[in-house]
Amino acid sequence: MRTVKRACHLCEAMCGLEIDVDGDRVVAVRGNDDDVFSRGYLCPKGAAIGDLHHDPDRLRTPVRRVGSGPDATWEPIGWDEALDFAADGLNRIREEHGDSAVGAYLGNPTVHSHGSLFLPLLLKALRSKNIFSASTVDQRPQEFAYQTLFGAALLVPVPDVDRTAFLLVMGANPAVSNGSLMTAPDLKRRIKDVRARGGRVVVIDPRRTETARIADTHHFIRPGTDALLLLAMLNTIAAERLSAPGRLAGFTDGIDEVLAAAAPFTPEAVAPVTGIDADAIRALARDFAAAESAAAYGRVGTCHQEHGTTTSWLVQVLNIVTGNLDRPGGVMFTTPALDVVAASGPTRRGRWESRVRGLPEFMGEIPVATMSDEILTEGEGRVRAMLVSAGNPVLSTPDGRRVDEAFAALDFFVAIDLYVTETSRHADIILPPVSPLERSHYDHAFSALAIHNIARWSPPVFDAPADGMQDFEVFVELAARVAGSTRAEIIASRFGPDVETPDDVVAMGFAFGPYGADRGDGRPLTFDDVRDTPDGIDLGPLQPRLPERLLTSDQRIQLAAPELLAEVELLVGRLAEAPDAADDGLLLIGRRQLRSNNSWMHNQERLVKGRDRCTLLVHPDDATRHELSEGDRVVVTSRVSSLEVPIEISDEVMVGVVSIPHGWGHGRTGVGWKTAAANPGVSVNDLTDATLLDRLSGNAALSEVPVTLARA
Ligand SMILES: Nc1nc2c(c(=O)[nH]1)N[C@H]1C(S)=C(S)[C@@H](COP(=O)(O)OP(=O)(O)OC[C@H]3O[C@@H](n4cnc5c(=O)[nH]c(N)nc54)[C@H](O)[C@@H]3O)O[C@H]1N2
Ligand SMILES: Nc1nc2c(c(=O)[nH]1)N[C@H]1C(S)=C(S)[C@@H](COP(=O)(O)OP(=O)(O)OC[C@H]3O[C@@H](n4cnc5c(=O)[nH]c(N)nc54)[C@H](O)[C@@H]3O)O[C@H]1N2
Ligand code: SF4
Ligand SMILES: [Mo]
Repeated sequence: MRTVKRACHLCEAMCGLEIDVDGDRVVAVRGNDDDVFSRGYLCPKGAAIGDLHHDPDRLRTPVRRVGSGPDATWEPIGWDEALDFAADGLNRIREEHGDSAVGAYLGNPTVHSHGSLFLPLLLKALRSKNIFSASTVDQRPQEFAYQTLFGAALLVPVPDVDRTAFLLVMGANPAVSNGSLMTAPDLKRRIKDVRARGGRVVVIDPRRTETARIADTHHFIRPGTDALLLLAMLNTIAAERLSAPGRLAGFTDGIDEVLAAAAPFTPEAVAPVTGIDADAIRALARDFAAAESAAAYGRVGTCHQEHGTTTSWLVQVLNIVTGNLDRPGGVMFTTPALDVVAASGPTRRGRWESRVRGLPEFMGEIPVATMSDEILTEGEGRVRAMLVSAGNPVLSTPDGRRVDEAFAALDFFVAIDLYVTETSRHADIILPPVSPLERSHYDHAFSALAIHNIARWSPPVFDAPADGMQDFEVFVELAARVAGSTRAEIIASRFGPDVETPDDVVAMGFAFGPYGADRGDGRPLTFDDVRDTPDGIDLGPLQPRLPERLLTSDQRIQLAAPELLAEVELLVGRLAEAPDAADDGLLLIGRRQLRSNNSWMHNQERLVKGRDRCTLLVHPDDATRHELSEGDRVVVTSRVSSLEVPIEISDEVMVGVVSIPHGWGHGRTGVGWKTAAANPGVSVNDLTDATLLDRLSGNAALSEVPVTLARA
């Protein structure tokens, strides 16, 4: 028996684990009490980390598809042959139809492996303008807002949750998700602590979530109207002269202009549209402004809407006009040991548009909501081959049935995944990297989003099998074959001659990073220090970083960006839109669950046992109106499709709103995860609409999808 200390790679919280190993088996997983960051916390997904490793359905060797449709079978082949086959197939399409005829989708787990530091090498070799990722079903509106305000998408203001006196949570459920763009283990406890030390927590959500239940106050909000609520708060702040940006005024322009733009949005005008009454809006604005420190935080629910970027921008406007940006207890920028923000520089966008719908490029990507258009729409420049790495877009992106159709129609498809999924079942070849427990781990991305500065590296729990390949090796070997180059040349072209592995990049990053000369005690922070401290190195609480950290050309914040002021003008039109009580329409929203991880942990028995969780939540009044009773099966219909699902009647959703969790829908033929297929559920993204987008960034508006119900 031995015990390995290791950070959990499954979500953004990066908890420190203790993993007991007997021979080649994981026998127990605990939270590591000595971890400087997570202090023993562990969630049910972390406890299943060993089950993933031992899952018999996980692919251990590359497989090539033989035959097609329901009769397809998978033939195991060796890595050399597999990589040649994949690269030859991609190059054949590139030679015949141009570089952009090969597209790529990069899924969420990509960013949970420092092997992805090598992914740009493969993308560079492919030279395609059709790159898609999970970012455009997730946080792109926030990135767009941060690029506009601070000069870089990755300059994320993180709520200083451990010191704040007022936490305003909009469209996020950290008690379940454990936080996003706010890396912190055990957020449930931290949120309770805000209250325990005399602070306040307010949640704005169309559902009374697990987070709402531990808050002081919860307001139901009509989906998609957060921008109006924020404008009404700014209206109150302007009317009552509560604006107090403090030192931020020294490097922020346009505060008065933005406050003036909020003039039409009185709490009385906004109340009927949002469903939050005017007095409550005014009180919220006053309390936020009066708090000793306050942090406004928006997440997925504020991004999955037509005004996602505007909302994300307004969240920060609120933080700025009240002086809460860049101060303890407000929202702050991190100082990570490996500074991915400084390394990537100012964000570029708008350099090209997607072919079919003219959607804008951002950081080299175009919105995934248009991926199936690019594959299915005939004509010059059509995407004919795809590379999908750690992604399951058939379940994760809007209008999933059409995405499914698109992947079936490809001439060639390479999947890099651990399973035969709803998406990878269409692949010509699947390249499975070794299990995550067979590689080292460093949270290059989430350390830069953490509520406390720490550095922690984890060793592999098991040696990688001799015939296995790590994810970074797959990227580099494919890149070399696509470009007709060697592995060493490819790596050297980006990282110089001394780098061979992701750990080497991290070591180099530490040396050039903010602690490279001094970690606070006069000694430099080295990779060896971090490697030899498995409980993590505490680099201190977040520090004020402005204006030096800004990547705007003049190192100032331009609050009154013309693009966003134009959106505010458009929002005036929505003030006339109070919903009619007699209106039969319902809006569909999502629901993350503690024991799910997007589309892919439903194959772990301990996480799916028990009752069917893939249900439609309906408010009792709406159930009565539709003559529905508990447990009935209903047909839910949106503009794009319909599906059948059991209902749960509950007043935890607001009247007029229904909710289905995402990531289910494993009932499609030919998937390799047998436990998941036995409890399939339905995919909410069969209902979501790929034409509903955040106006500025093109992010999918997966919330506020109009639907109707009928008894099955
Ligand atoms: N309706 C609706 N849709 C949503 C959302 C929502 O809230 N509502 N949320 C969106 C969000 S925020 C996100 S991030 C996306 C996520 O959606 P995706 O980008 O599709 O990511 P996942 O579903 O997390 O995982 C995709 C795949 O990664 C594979 N995988 C797991 N670990 C590894 C690994 O180490 N290596 C490799 N190569 N593969 C691995 C899994 O087998 C799985 O097939 O979903 C989005 N879709
Ligand atoms: N257990 C678990 N943890 C996860 C994941 C998982 O699948 N399972 N996924 C991970 C990923 S990829 C991400 S990105 C994060 C996401 O982390 P969060 O954003 O915290 O997660 P969600 O539960 O999607 O929270 C979105 C909330 O927005 C609400 N909402 C919907 N529409 C609106 C609206 O118009 N306005 C407002 N104000 N609220 C709205 C929803 O009811 C929901 O409560 O979670 C991560 N953590
Ligand atoms: S909260 Fe996230 S990082 Fe922590 S144990 Fe659970 S899945 Fe792992
Ligand atoms: Mo996400």
